[in-house]
Amino acid sequence: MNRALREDVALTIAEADELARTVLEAWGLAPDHAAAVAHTMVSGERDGCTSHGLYRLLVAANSVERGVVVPDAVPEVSEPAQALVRVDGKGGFAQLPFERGMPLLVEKARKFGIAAMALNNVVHFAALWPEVEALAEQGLVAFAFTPSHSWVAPAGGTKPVFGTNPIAFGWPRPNRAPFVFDFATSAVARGEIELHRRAGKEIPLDWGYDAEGNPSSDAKAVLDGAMRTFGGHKGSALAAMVELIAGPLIGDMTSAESMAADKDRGGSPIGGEFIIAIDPAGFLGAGVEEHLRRAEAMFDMIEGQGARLPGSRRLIARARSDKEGLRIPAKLHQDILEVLER
Ligand code: NDP
Ligand code: PYC
Repeated sequence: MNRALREDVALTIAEADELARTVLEAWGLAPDHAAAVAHTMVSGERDGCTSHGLYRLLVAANSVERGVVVPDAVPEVSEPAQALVRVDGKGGFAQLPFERGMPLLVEKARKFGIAAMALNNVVHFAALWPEVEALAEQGLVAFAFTPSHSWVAPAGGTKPVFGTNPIAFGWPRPNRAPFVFDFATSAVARGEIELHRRAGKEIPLDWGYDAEGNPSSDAKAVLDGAMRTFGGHKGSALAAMVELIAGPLIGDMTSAESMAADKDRGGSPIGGEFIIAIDPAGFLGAGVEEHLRRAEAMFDMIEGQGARLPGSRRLIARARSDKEGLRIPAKLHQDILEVLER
């Protein structure tokens, strides 16, 4: 057995879920919050998205310990307009508010062809793909956006303004898993830089700047300085769009405001999330199946030349984890058990 494997700890998916829920409940999360949060983290670990997998237990515990999150918040669902859903998360983690609002969002998207949901006053540490995937599995086209903390410099600058501001998209596919992508508008998610710092690894020079504005391969220097957007001015514009539509548009905070609200506690971002759901049948009526088949032709043209679809790596990782279980670094496992004891 090689050294890397000796340093891993094996867990079944059920054991990982039990561990996550135990840690979260020990930290005071209400059982329904703990179950929703654990589901997101274990899904991330299962799908090989380790920057938003079980490592996030440490991040969530930190947010509870520092008083950033309300662990037993009771989300409140309302309907500000016919095609709109609002869920006030009352300062809790975002996962339960999403679960509580989703049935009404789906119902409204089916009724009106398009509907949108704002999650307000939530704490966000997570990947967005589980949410758009869940909507696409219901036959809807879905978009999700959330700001974070102002860690990212605009193209042409070196001082943080934007969050890492992910954009996620889901598209339903007949008889197969939906087409899903989900990425930060920064060069990479902050969680990935944190994992490099934990592992003592250098990062590529084009991920960010140190506090003096110089490109740096030192993960800690970039965490203390500014991250870069992906794709230069294009990622920068998309990051600004996420700030606007998942901040002021839904009456919630920008990343800079969220950072200020954190008051140096180092918690996960507090703020909003914006989700749009579209029923393809709204435009297409009885033609929906024919047009979804035309979409399949595009996917075939991508894969037919050896390129891969976003989400395909994740689905392969999922199938492997379902069969073989999970392996997490021993150091992470030890840190999680320590958090449980604190
Ligand atoms: P990645 O760069 O790792 O991947 C982004 C997307 O691109 C995935 O859908 C991935 O599919 C796809 N992809 C990657 N490589 C290829 C390729 N060669 N060909 C085709 N598709 C590809 O993501 P990020 O580091 O930018 O973000 C990671 C996570 O961090 C996201 O889930 C995001 O939601 C989360 N995040 C959350 C934030 C928050 O505030 N809550 C803030 C920022 C990020 P696949 O998965 O199959 O590889
Ligand atoms: O990885 O950039 C990130 C992130 C921010 C909030 C949650 N994840």
